[in-house]
Amino acid sequence: MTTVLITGIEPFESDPTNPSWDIAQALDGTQVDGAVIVARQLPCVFGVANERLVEAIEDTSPTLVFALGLATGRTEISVERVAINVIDARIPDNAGNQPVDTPVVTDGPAAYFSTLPIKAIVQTLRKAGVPAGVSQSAGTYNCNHLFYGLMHHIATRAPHVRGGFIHVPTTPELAARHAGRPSLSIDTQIKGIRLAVHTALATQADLKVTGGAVH
Ligand code: PCA
Repeated sequence: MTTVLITGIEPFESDPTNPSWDIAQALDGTQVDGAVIVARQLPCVFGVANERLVEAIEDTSPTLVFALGLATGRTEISVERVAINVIDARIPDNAGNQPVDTPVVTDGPAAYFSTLPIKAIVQTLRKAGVPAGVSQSAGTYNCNHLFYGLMHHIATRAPHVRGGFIHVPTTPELAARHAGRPSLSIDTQIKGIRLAVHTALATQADLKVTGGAVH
């Protein structure tokens, strides 16, 4: 049976939960179009997260990998286009490390593109009433590092696997702890990620529709 690996990240900064893991957990063991979803939680720790991710891929032999993370402040499900080979941490990770301007992989390429059909995913989600968009930057913190590590592993050791990264907004419950934060209900987020899996399973070549940004 086809396996889809979905990873979420443990809570970080001052939040008690991380919706990326809540979504992954909710989908764990469920099926989409005959494929089974397997969820794994990753630590918000530089290096260790990428080691765990590679272990999870080797353990579960997935066809597709969706790595999820929280992007507080985002208003919609953000399908990331590109991972860059740099870490510039604004805050320490959960082990107290705060690398600044270090590569994710020494001597690795500057960047990798997602191999998920990012435009088709955004279009499907919007048609289903789930706010979504292409994002041109996954930041320079733990999630970009995880995304780069995923794509580097795929490029060098698992070329038959397709994968990418989706940043999710915060939930109303987490947003209520801080003033003025946009949020999206966890049920809408779960629906969006299920639809993203469905779209990736059904779409080999991405749509040529704009998802660009002027700045
Ligand atoms: N989001 C952070 C790290 C963990 C997470 O869920 C990020 O976007 O880098």
